[in-house]
Amino acid sequence: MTEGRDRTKDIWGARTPYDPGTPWPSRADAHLAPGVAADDVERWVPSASLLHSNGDAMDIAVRDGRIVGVRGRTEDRVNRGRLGPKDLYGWQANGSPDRLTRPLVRRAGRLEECDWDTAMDQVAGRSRELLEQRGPGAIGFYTTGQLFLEEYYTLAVLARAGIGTNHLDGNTRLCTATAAEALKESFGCDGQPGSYEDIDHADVIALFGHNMAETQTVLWTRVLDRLAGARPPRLVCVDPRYTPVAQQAEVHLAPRPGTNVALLDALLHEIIRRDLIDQEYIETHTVGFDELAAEVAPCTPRWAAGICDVTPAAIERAAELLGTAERLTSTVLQGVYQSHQATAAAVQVNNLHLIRGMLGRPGCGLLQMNGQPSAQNTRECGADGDLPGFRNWQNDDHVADLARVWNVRPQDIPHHAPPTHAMQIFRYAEQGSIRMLWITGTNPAVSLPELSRIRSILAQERLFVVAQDLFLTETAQLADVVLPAATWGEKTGVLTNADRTVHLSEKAVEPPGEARADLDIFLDYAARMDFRDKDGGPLISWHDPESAFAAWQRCSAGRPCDYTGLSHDRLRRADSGIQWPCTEEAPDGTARLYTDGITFADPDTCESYGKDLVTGASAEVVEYRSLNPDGKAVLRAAEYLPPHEDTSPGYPVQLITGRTVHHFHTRTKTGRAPELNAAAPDVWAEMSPTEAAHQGLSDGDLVQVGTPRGAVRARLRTTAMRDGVVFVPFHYGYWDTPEGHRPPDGRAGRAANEGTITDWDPVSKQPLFKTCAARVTLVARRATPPVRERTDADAGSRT
Ligand SMILES: Nc1nc2c(c(=O)[nH]1)N[C@H]1C(S)=C(S)[C@@H](COP(=O)(O)OP(=O)(O)OC[C@H]3O[C@@H](n4cnc5c(=O)[nH]c(N)nc54)[C@H](O)[C@@H]3O)O[C@H]1N2
Ligand SMILES: Nc1nc2c(c(=O)[nH]1)N[C@H]1C(S)=C(S)[C@@H](COP(=O)(O)OP(=O)(O)OC[C@H]3O[C@@H](n4cnc5c(=O)[nH]c(N)nc54)[C@H](O)[C@@H]3O)O[C@H]1N2
Ligand SMILES: [Mo]
Repeated sequence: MTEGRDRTKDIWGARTPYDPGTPWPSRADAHLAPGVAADDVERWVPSASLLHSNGDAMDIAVRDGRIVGVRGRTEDRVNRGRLGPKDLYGWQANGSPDRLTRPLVRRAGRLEECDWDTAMDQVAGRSRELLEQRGPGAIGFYTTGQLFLEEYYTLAVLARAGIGTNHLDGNTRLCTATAAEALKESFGCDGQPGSYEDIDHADVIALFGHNMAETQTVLWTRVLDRLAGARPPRLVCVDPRYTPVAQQAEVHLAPRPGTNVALLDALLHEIIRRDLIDQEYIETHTVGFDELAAEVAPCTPRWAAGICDVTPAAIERAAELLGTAERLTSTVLQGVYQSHQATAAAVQVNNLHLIRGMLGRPGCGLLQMNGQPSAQNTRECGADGDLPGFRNWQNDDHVADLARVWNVRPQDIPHHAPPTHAMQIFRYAEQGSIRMLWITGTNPAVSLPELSRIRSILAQERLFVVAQDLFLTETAQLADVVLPAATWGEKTGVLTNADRTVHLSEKAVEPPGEARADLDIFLDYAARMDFRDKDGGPLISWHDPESAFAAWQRCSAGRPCDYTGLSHDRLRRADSGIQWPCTEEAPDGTARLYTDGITFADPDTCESYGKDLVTGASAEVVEYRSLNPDGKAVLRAAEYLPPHEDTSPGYPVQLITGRTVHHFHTRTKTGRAPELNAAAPDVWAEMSPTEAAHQGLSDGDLVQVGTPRGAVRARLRTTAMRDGVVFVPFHYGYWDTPEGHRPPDGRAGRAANEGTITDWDPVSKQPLFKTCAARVTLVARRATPPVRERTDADAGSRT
């Protein structure tokens, strides 16, 4: 038990060492509100974490109709009872007194409370008006990775077949669009090949741009427990910062941000040069090896060293570990996904696994990670820029099949062009072709790049903005209609984590006031809009989470993400989450994909025919058929290209933005949990001591981090990381001052995205939150030495 420990400092809890190939021991983590004992709890309601993609199974403690704590579920395959700091404390946000309890509509410029009918009539009324006057392309939907599967699926059906718009995407575009795209490029289809159990077997674990210690704390606990056991795995970490992951690594490569492709090409070069490849696997299961080998032939460690600013010897050591591993597990996340050659780089990690034959066996885990708790469901259900069930928008048979499932005509489902990606949706809103934008479960006024631009888009008179959230967020404050949503613990639904594990999260308490589940809001809208199928019946015939899930099962049948063997009831009865595909043939789910060769890359099955890794242009079916007639994995080579916005004398450092352990995104939940807020109450900036000195700055100074687009004001912390880089956590939204959201002198903001750039990877369209040029200038010298309590996540920092 971890009760009594302050888990905001003791981030990973006590070690339970284990040996390779043995099960990860359980450990029961729990936290109850002060004064509540386990005996006081009236009910424990099963759920899973909503504050990251790890899918940690937990029970919600209920007393007197309120959430009073949580505990991890020791039987669950994902976490075996463990919980991280955000989960132990974050549930308190549910009971926050400033939850939205009634809908709001804008009248004479001000948001005023109203009843549901008034709000929904406005939303439906404006939708009908726009449909008549401008057609379906005038309406866009921007959703999230934090709702439940049933909600995404309903949204996808109502947007794509009800409204008939192509403009539906999730904030998953900012998050895991590259994971999906990289899987499509290499394997023809989305779907995580590996399993978390691979950590139990691996002899080498490589983390590419993934600060797992802070962002998937429980998965990292699993790694730490392996490190504490016999025959521990050896770690390779690729991250410009000396993160807690780097601190445990045998080889830490700290490349110049934005140079992942050069580094990976050099690693592949070494592995091929030294003949550490699995020739038989390559021949049986892949196409494109000769092109890959030719591409990386000139990419020597010495060449990459010049670009990445790491030593050739370090690259050779990393190649040695990766090339001689018998069971290699790799994870990839935002350090790769949020950069200019995101897909190209992520694909090289796939290539590494393919040429070494490290796939489909215990310990050979390839994890193109997710970030948000249900990002996987956004993608599966087609609430992102994809069609439901990983169907291929370019394949007429797939569209026809979807039309059959929905009982509509194929031409009723837009598929003339790729589904619109989020960055383009905002562009259309800016240019005026999108006139209504319905935002659910995301806070773009803090999380999208270049916030002054986003604010001006959302504030336009001609754009009708609907925001559906728990709180009056920065985004909701700019909306025309605000819909109060119920959340985790207040509604029932399914969510699928990064290793395809499906959990049921049950309703534990009533939502506050008149707040409603997102599903009920979507169903209400569908009813008001009276969406019909081709025979005049209701397009959406389900009415609750269970029937919505059943509808999704029919849509998933026969597709790679097949849920036909699951149901709410089955999940309720299982003592652990279950990994899809789960079918009659695989009733207990599927630990790993591609155990028996590549299965979804066949031209008739695949979700995508691939894209050009430089331009992002989609290939046509004929090209794909000639490249990959037998549906093998495709080894796609990529040439390194320099970052788009390089440093210059005026902007001499690179700005990295990202996460830290105590907060989740824009802090709407974690900022309202007292322990988490106290652990990290305000924004800061990090630089190496050398770089700070070079800029004439020291620890504790108030600095301004400025880019050509905007600036953030923050306290400087000097810590171990590469020189030439500044890191700013992106969690902090606007200043809360009586004057509004700007600091008193109105010059700088608090959100990292004031300064980030409107630019994206051409293939996945994921924005570049990790590389732009910045300058860091002094605002005020620190008056007194900084006092900050250190947590485990700081341990070993070389300050
Ligand atoms: N505590 C916490 N946990 C979270 C979240 C949260 O907000 N807070 N959010 C969840 C979500 S949605 C996501 S997407 C995940 C994200 O999880 P991560 O990807 O682990 O988090 P980030 O901090 O965005 O980025 C990871 C690392 O990329 C490094 N990096 C920057 N530039 C480069 C580069 O050019 N190359 C390489 N190799 N690395 C680089 C950064 O230094 C950083 O340490 O976390 C999930 N978990
Ligand atoms: N600079 C920079 N920017 C980034 C990133 C970065 O690394 N650097 N990372 C990007 C990534 S990976 C991500 S995932 C995004 C995250 O960016 P956002 O999605 O904007 O972040 P959140 O704060 O999680 O916003 C989720 C919103 O949904 C609300 N919400 C929670 N549960 C529910 C629910 O059940 N129903 C409804 N209707 N609402 C709910 C919350 O109150 C909150 O306002 O940020 C991206 N932006
Ligand atoms: Mo994310």
